[in-house]
Amino acid sequence: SEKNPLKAAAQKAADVLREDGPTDGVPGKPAAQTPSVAEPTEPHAPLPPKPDQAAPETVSPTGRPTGADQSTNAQGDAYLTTAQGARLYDTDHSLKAGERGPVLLQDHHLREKITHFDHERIPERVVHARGAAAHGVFRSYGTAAKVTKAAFLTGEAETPVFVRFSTVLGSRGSSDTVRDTRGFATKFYTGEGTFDLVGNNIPVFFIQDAVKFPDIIHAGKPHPDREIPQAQSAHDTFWDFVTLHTEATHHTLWNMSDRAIPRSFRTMEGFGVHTFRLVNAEGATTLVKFHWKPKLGVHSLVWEEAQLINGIDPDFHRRDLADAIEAGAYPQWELGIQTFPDSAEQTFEGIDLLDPTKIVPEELAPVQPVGLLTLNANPSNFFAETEQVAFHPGHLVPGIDITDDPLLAGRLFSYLDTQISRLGGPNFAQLPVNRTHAPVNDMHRDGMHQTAVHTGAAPYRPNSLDGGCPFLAGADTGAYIETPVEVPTARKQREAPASFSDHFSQPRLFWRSMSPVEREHIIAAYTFELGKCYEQAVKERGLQVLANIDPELCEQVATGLGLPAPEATVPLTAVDPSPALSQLGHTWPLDGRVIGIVTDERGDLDGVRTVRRAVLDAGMVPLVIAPAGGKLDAEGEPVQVQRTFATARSVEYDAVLLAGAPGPGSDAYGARDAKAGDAGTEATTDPRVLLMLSEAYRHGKAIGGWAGAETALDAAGVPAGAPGVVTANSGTSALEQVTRLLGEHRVWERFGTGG
Ligand code: HDE
Repeated sequence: SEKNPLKAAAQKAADVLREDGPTDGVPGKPAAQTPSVAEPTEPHAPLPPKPDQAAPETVSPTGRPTGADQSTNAQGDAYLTTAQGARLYDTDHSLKAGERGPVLLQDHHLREKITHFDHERIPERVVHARGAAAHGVFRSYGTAAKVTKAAFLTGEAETPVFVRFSTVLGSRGSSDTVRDTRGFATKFYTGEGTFDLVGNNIPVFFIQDAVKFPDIIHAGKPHPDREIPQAQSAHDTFWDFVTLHTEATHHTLWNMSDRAIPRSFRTMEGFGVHTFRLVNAEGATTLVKFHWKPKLGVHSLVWEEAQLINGIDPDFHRRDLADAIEAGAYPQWELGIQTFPDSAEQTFEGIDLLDPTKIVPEELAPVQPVGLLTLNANPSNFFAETEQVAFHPGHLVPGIDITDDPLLAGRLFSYLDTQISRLGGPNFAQLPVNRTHAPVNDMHRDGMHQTAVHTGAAPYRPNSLDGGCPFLAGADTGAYIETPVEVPTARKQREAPASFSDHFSQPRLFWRSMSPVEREHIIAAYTFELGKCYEQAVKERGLQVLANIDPELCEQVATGLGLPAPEATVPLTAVDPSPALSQLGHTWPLDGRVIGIVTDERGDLDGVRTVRRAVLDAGMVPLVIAPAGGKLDAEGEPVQVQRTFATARSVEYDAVLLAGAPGPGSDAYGARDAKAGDAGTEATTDPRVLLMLSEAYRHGKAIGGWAGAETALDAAGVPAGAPGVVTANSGTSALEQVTRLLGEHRVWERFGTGG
């Protein structure tokens, strides 16, 4: 076809063959009768394919608007066929000898359909199995050109990307809002090859050396006998390991903070974790750490909310990402870099840059923005894209290089290896989502699931039979050349540098940088997790680790566990807090935040209509909740109900507005509870509304009401005049006040410590 340049070249070659006899590999050029035996020295095109041998399209379908191009659809014809394309007249009945007779072995359609089904599943990722992804675009600001020659980071280049977010410990079907680290992996389809930034939402890791990865993961995964608990760190083996292996302390502390229960993938930071080395056009090198900064700010759930969501909507994060993109509220992150001189010691302000359990506070090395990521399209097929995408920290492009972080070294081995078992062979780079957007001319051949029809006679170098192709590039033709860093002469040893043995000063830095309410959450998380352990020794060791971070943290958790607080066994060195680590103290945009509007037939429906429109105008999402589905009849335009008291729960929204005091619903639940009455109060408000209000109050959400909402607030035990509880004389005024509160994400004063 005209679209396929290889077919066109093949046709041309065939024409040449007819007119001029054999060619030497350059279409249109008359050939010498016998190929030259010397290895050619000039690059020129390889032998063209034979006319019937055109390879599949090498351009990836990724990044195209979903569904826009028929060629990306598997279903290509109006009729159902077998996998071999034969049309079928029936797919509901096996072929049988008579209506009631035995099924015949010769039924190919039956066997093909069942066999394919039997093999539909592939092994899930050994870690990060649970994930969700999206397509997007990365636009460079050009500001990184001083430090890197990577073309996608210079000028105003636009690069298609695919991003996959994940939890770490849970299986593919586990819940989204568990307490865990989140993966944040980005595939940049650059013209110079694919660059993968395979990061997390926590900037440090549990271990300093890859050889310990199976240990931490075996400890975190469910117990081998009963295979419980699923997707949890609150169990003995996890705490056994992280308290014995104190280099895990920093990461574990982040896991016990609100960072481990994000409100949304859209409100998470991302980190490259390791220090990377950038190389500019002059060959000068700079050490960097990569950061993703969400435009919507960094927000989290509260623990009870996260636990409820696990039951109520296990797909909460996945749904949130897909809904936002579908609604056109494209999530955005700025990519930033912290830069450090590439010194022989590879330290910065005394911090070892090769130690992946350490951060460099932003106050010491500001994050400099270098580009903007926008996620603007949902995958069309979860399996083909989200499940089959294969990331690798070794997928690098010229201008980006690695350092000798021993954790990174092991990852460079692991990711290729794992894809071979997960994706069934070495040709996973040919899967559509994994195809590079740069021309490929490797000499890898054959193997399981080979989809390319390679041509040419000589997949080896040097050769003369394929005209010497492919040729090697040099620095001036875009080759990836490793930075020639000096490797000191050294003795082979299994040891870490002395600087790697400080396991507590940075956890202390994190703890001391938290606001009071964030500390309260951390204390509660440790108390919960250690409290779920059965082994006394594990709890005690956990407290010892906390004593080495901070005595107050240790004492509070010890009180909760009913155990004595031990003394520190390391000097409690002074640290300068890093305010940038706290999630509080900012005002954030409200795009995509959800406002629950609770009402019934008797509520102020005019007000509901106005508020709904205002919420949409502000780029937020209104959720009208009423006793039953359908429409609420108002004078004028009826109000569409989106959730009922039976289907809604407070965890779905970020703030709640109450248009009146909705009476008991007419369904069994509402009616029964209403009859039962409640502690002497007359059940004038539906009990499920009371639950929504008390949960929203406990979870620090802004609450606003008008049109007689006070009755419901009273009945729910939400104190009038409490922080973040507003009653107003109109919906507009209530919304206006609630919106202001929502800018700070939560009403932090509610948590007792006052933010
Ligand atoms: Fe991974 N990690 N990892 N990891 N990792 C995998 O690769 C591994 C580490 C991260 O959405 C696996 O394709 C080792 C740090 C993400 O597909 C596997 C070590 C960071 C994802 C693997 C680490 C990560 C993975 C499993 C210690 C943050 C999901 C499936 C040396 C900087 C990517 C796969 C996706 C996935 C190995 C440590 C991030 C087994 C050996 C540190 C985001 O290869």
